[in-house]
Amino acid sequence: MTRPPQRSARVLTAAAILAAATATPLSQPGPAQPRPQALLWYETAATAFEEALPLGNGRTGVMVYGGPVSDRFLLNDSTLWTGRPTDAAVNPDAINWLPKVREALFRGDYEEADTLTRKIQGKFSQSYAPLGDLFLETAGIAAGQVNGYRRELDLTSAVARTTFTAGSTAHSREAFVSYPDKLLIVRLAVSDPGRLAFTLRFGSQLRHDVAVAGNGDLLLAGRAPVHAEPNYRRDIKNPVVYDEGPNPKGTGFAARARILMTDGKARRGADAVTIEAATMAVVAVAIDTSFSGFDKEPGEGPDPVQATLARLDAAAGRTYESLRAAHTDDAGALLRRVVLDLGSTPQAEKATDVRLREYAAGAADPALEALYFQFGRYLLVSGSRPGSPALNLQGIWNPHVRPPWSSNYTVNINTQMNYWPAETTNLAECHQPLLRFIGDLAKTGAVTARHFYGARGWCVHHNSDIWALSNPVGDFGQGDPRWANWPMAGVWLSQHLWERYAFGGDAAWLRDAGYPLMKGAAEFAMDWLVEGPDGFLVTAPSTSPENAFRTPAGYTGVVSVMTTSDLALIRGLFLNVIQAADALDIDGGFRAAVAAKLGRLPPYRVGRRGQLQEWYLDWDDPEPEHRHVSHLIGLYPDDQITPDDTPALAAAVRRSLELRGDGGTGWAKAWKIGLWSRLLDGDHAYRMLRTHLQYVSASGETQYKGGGTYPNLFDAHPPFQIDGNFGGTAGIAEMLLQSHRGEVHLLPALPSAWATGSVRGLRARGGFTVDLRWRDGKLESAVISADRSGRVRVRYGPSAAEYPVTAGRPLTLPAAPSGIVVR
Ligand code: FUC
Repeated sequence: MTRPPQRSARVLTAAAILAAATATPLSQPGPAQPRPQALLWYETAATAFEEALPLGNGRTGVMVYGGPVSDRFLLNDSTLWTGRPTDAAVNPDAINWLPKVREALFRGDYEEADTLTRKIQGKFSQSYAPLGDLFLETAGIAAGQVNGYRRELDLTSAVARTTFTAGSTAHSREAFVSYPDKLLIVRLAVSDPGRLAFTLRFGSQLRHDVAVAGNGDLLLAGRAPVHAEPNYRRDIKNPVVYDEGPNPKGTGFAARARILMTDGKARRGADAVTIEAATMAVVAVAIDTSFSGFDKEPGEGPDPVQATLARLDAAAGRTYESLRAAHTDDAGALLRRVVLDLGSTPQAEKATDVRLREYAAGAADPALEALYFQFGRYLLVSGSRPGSPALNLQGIWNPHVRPPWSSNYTVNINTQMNYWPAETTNLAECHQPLLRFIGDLAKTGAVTARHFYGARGWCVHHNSDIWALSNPVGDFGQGDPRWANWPMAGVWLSQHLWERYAFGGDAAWLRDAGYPLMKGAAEFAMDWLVEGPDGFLVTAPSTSPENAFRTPAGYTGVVSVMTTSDLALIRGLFLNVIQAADALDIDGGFRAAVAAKLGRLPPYRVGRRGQLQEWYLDWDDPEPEHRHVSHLIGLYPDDQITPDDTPALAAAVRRSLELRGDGGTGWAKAWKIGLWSRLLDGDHAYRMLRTHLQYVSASGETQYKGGGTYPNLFDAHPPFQIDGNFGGTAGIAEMLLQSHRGEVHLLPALPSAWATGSVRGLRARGGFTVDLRWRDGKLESAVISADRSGRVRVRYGPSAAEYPVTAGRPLTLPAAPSGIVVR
C-alpha cells in the first residue's frame, strides 16, 4: 500500500462554513417550496436494497440507504467482474456436432437434436461483483430522537438528500456521483455549530483490507474472484474461487475516502476515520479497478490504489459548490432534455412508495407514470456514459457476490431492452457503451463463429460478460439448449448500430464503426443459413428464446429449424445492412449477395389459432403464457410488421399477444407496452403500464410470472432486474411518438387516460426533436426541430403530410381534430 506525504483536511473559515451550510436548505421542504416534478421521496430510511436510491456516473454506482444513525452507501464499479479474458475457442469438438444436429432436425428427430445440441456448449459467463460499502456512523443521535425524516432523489439534478432533526438539531446530507470529477461526494451539515460527529468505515463481501493511509485517506483494497458460478448452479462445491498466488489474476479494486473539507476535528484509527465537533463536512470517495479491457489481463492492469489517489488529489482545493455545479450541469443537461407532463392528481403530494402502493390499488396518478418514465432516463444517465461498460442485468447496482443470473449481459432480450430508450428519449450519448461493447463482442464472436460453426463474421450466444464472452454457455452439456444454444445475439445487437445512424445520421460513424460490425454479423447469418428440405434457407439448430414446443407426436422439445424470431432477426439485419450499404454507396457485390439470401428466406406464417406462428411448424405451446415473445420482434423493436403495411401479420401479432396474455416478468410486461403501442392500441399499452407498475415489496423472490416495481422504482422481475425500467420508459415513448415508417407519427398510441398533456424533446428517426401538446385526446400543437435541412413527413391519426424543414428553424404544426392542417 502506498503512503504518500501527510495531507490534512482543508481548514475552513467561518464565512466559508456558513456559505457551504446555506448552499442547500436544512429545513424540511414544506409546501411553500416548489417541488421539482421529478422527485422520488420517502419518509423512512431504506432497510433493503430495493428501497435505497441509486446514484452513478456509468463507472461508479452507489445506493444510498439514508439511515439517520447509521448510513450506508453501497459501492459498485461497473468494471469489477469476476474472471479474466475469455477463450472463445473453448470447445474444439463442437464443430463436429453441427452436421449431426442438422441431419437429425431435417429427419424430424427433435429429441435427438435436443440431445446433440448440448455438445455445442462451452463455459458459463462470469459475474458482476459488488465492490463494498461505505458506512457512516453518527455519534450523539439516538434513533428515538429522529423527527421529520425525509430522503429524496432529484431526477433533474441527480442529487440524493436526507434531512431530519435530532433533538433541536437539523441534519442534512447531500450525495451525488459526478461524471466530470469521477467521485462520490457526500456533504453533511447540521444547524447547530459543532453538533456533527460521525465515523467512516469501509466493508466488502469480497476479500479485502481496510487501512488508513499515511495521508489520512481511508482505503479499501482487494481483488475480485477469478471465478464465480452462476447463482442457479447450486450443486457446485467451490462456487467462488480466488487467486491469491504471487501474481494474482483477478481484477484489483480500491475505494478511497477523504475528508475534503470540514470545520471539525479529524481523528484517524487503524481502519476508520472519525470527525468530531463539526458543523459541516464533505467526504469524497474515489473508486477504481485494474480492469483495462476485455482482452487484457486484469492482474496486470493499472493499480487502483494509485488511480484513486490521483483522482482525489485532482479535487484538492475545489469547493463543494464547484464540484456540485460541475455535476448538476453535466447530468442536468441530459436529464432536462425531455420534459413529460401527463397531468397531476393529489396523489402527487404523497411519498413515492405510498403512491406506488395506492396506484396498484387503482389510484389515478399520471404524474407517477411520468416520474417512472423519467426514472428510466435517469438510470441511463447514471449507469451508461461514454467510456463505461454497457449496462448489465442490474445496470451497475449489485449487492450480491453471486447475483441473480450473474448480473451478466443476457443478450437474448435484456441487454437490448436496456438501450431501447437511448435514442427515442434523447440520450444518444448513453447509447455509446453498448455500441462500443458490440465492437468487443465482434472480436471474440469471430473466434466463436469460426471454431464452433466454421462460419465467417461474428456471433454471440445468449450470455456475455465484461470479457465479451460469446460462446454458448452450459458447461459442456449442462445447459438447456432453449437458452444456451441461441447464436443470434450479434444479429440482434446490430439493430442498435443501424438505429444509431437512423436517429443521428452520422455517415462517417456508420462507415467507420457501425457498418463493418453489421456486415460481420450479416456474414455470420449468411453462413449460418442452410437450405432446408423445402428449399428455403433456414437456421438449424434454432430456438425461440427460452420457450418450448410440443409436436403432434407429443414430444416437448426446444431445438427446431428456423423459428420466427430467427427469421425476424435475420430479415431485419439483412434489410438494415442493405440500407446501410446503400446510404454509404459501398459494397455493391455484398449488397447483392445479401439480397439474394433475403429472397430465399421463408415467409412469416399465420397459425391455426390466428397467431403469428412461433415455430416453423404450427405446433402447440406447452406454456401458452411464456414470458418471452421473441417471435414478435418483427413488430417491435423491429419494424417489418406494421398495422398499415402488413395488416394481416399485425392482426396475427395481436392474436399472439392475446394468447400470451398480459402477464410476465418485469421485462416481459415492459416489452408488451411497446408491442401494443406499435399496434396503435394506446389503451392496451396503458393497461400493460399499470400492471408493470404493480407494487412489489423489497423481499420479492425470483418469479417468472410476477413483474412489477419496487419501492425505489427499480423493476421487479422479480428479483430486481433493470431491463424492465428501460423497457417501460421506451414503451411510454412509443405511445407518444413513433418514427419507424419514414414518417414522424404524432401520438400514435395515446391512451384515453392521458387526455391532456405535453412532452418536449423526444427524438425521431431522421434527426428530429419533437415537442407535442394535446388536449382532450386531440393534438393541439407539434414543434419539429430538424438536425439537418430537408423534408419531414408527419402523420397524425389517418392524415399525413410532408413539409420542408430548415435546421435551426423549428417547424410548428397546428392540428385540427381531424388531422394535421397543412398551412
Ligand atoms: C432469461 C430470462 C429470465 C431472466 C434472465 C436474466 O433467462 O428468461 O426471465 O430475465 O434471462
